[in-house]
Amino acid sequence: MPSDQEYRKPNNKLADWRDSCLHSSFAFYLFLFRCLIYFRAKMNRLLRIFLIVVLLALSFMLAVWLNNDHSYTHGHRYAELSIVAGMIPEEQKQSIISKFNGSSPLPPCPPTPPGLEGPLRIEFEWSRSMSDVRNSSRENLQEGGRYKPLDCIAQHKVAVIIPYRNRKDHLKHWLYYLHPILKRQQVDYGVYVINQHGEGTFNRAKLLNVGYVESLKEYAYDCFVFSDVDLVPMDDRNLYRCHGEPRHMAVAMDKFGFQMPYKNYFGGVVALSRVQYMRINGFPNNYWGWGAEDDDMHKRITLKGMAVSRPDSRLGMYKMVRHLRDTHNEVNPQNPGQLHNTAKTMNSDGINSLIYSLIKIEKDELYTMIDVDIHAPN
Ligand code: UD2
Ligand code: MN
Repeated sequence: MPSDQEYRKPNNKLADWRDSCLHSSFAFYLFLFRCLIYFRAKMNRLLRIFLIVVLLALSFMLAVWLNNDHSYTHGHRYAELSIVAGMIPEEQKQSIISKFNGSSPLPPCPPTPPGLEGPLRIEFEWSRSMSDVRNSSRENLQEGGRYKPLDCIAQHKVAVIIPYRNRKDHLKHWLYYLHPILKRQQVDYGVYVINQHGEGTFNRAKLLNVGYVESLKEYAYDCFVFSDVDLVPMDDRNLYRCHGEPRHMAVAMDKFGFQMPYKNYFGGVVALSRVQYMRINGFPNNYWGWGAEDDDMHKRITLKGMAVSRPDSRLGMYKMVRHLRDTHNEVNPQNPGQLHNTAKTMNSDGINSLIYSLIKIEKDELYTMIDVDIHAPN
């Protein structure tokens, strides 16, 4: 999709040209009027009548022009200013732009994207290089791994948030498969990789909270998909968008024999709308190391009276890149014990108590990398 800048360029020229025509006509009009006043005594009757007729004709033409085009020029400028200021919603913006471009407005994207492929063959080929990934994924992406459908207005603005440290190989496969899938799903999306700075104990849920806050600083996302870096969907009908209830998407992983490991499992990939996320006060910040933060997220949801929605297990199949447990993300035996207190702690531990130090934001063409110090205890 062309950027706002590209949309504005041709119309700016047209508007400027119309402005200068309008100004010159006014000047000419005033010049004739003055001639008539100053030299009326010296003019013969015929010339005076001729000038009055010309002036009347000019007045008529200007009136018509102002009626049609004054609103065009200034309406357009107003539209531009509002767009720059982000004051108007996307749908209205598109319709104003296309109106002034003389084209018909983009339609909303259909509820079911038309270009989906269904089951996908996913292979984590070791020989895949980052330049292969760039070549196959960069098409129509804007800086920072941002995308909007080209021919319709997306109904879902999705920030995809990945907790991350030292998993370059996994990120490469994820980007290779997910960009084309998300494009086919006609999502207005951005990819945010939240890198835990330093060697301290890893904290997946806290990184996800940081991703929520930082992505919202960039764009008015209304839906957040929180995904492990090593998980790739095996069917593009598993839509990366939000639903009426918080969504658990990774319901059938190869590592669990394509079934849920236990009934209330909420790990891997989940999607929450902004409203759903805020209702549970985001995720816990106090689960350091491996384990149980996903169960805490599930508890928060049910404690707030929400249910979890899930895709059919054939659509919710995922492949995980095989890996060993990372250093500084060892199983933390204290974590499951915290689950007894979720009801008590969730209102004070979460997005309302999140503290971190932003180190750097890097805009790659395929993703936005947010390097953050989350004040790990060691
Ligand atoms: C399971 C869940 C995961 C989470 C975790 C418990 C699956 C597929 N996923 O993951 O959602 O609940 O258990 O904490 O069952 N990471 C890094 N660098 C690190 C460590 C972790 O980038 O050094 C990120 C990365 O995105 C990874 C995620 O954290 O995918 C989860 O960590 P994991 O893959 O080591 O744990 P896993 O597969 O047991
Ligand atoms: Mn994993």
